[in-house]
Parts: sequence; structure tokens; C-alpha cells
Amino acid sequence: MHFHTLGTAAALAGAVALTMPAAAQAATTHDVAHLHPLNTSVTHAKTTGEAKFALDGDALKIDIRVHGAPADTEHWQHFHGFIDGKAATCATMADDANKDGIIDVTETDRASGTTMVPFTTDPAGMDVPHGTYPKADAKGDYHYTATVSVKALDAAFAKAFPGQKLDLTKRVVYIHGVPASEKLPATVASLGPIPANVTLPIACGKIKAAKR
Ligand SMILES: [Cu+2]
Repeated sequence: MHFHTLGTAAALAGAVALTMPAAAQAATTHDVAHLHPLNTSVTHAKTTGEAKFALDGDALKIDIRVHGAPADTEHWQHFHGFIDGKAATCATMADDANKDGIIDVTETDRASGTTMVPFTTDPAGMDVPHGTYPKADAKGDYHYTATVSVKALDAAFAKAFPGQKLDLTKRVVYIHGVPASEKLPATVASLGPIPANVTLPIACGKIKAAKR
């Protein structure tokens, strides 16, 4: 896993870092993604929020607060990224290849790569289609937290994406989902048999090393 803060500390300390006892380097590191709304014409909402990642020893603490999402709706959420080491960015309207005014999940591929780790009740389970995702309350808000063993997540990730590391600061966080009652144009594509309402991107944010 690449955490920018660790890299900077090592670079500043130079050769000293190589001989420093592990305990002296055990400071918590943080990454954060500020989420901005997507597809507001069909979400009728300005979905915002923050996804925070804190690494403490083997524990990766994930904390995602979302505001103003479509209410009373389950929201799939993942980090997306490239399997070739390229840094992902959030899709924009420039990615609306079929010009229907909506960024489909499949249209995010060019900027953001592929769906990687789901923020479900069990992220290391890596079960994108069947995992349990959070549901927004009547106001469209939710707060998701999970603590994951980095060892377990690294192993699951390497199995799904051979030769790749988590590399959080090269990834983007997507929040998905509008209610089943929202009638989307037939031009909106989805993933296999999963309804487009479930996979429609509603917010995105690039993961960055947080200032401390
Ligand atoms: Cu996703």
C-alpha cells in the first residue's frame, strides 16, 4: 500500500529511515477524498461528502460521510482505479460518450478505470455485486465506517488484480444509486444484469494524502 505521508517521511529522513525501528514510524497516516456531485439532472440532489482512510498498524479505518444523496436508497460505493498503475481521476461530462447527458458507470472507465474495492460491511470480501452497502436516511445522509485488516485487504486485492497494490492515492471513490422509481433513459448502461439505477454514479472524489 502506498501512503503519501509515509513516503514523504521516508524521503525527509533519508537513510535514517532505513535503520529506524518500526515503532518509531508507526504514526497514523491519512488519506481523504472530497466527494462532489455527479448526474444531478437525474439525482435531483447534490450529493457531497468525505471519504477518509486512516492507517494504524494493520488497521485501515474507512470513514465515509455522505450528505444529500437520494433518500431512503441503498448506495453502492467503491474505489475505482486502473490496473496498470495509472492514476485515476473522476469522470466528467466529457466522458458522456453517447451524449445522453448522463455519465453511466461504464462511461467512467476512461477516466477512472474499473471497480476495485467495495465499501460494504466486509470490504476485504471484495464482493461488489452482493455486498451489503449503506442506505441513506430520509434526508439523504449516511455515515459508513469499517475497519479492515490491511493484510487481508492486500491479499484479496492482489488476488483480484494480480501484481497490483492498493495505491489509494491513485484511486477515486464513487458513490452510486438512485431509487428504483427514478425512470432513467434506456441509453444509460450498467454492469451486466445490475439495474442502471443501482450503478448510476452520483458522486466522486479523488483520494489524496491529507494535510496534517
Ligand atoms: Cu463504484
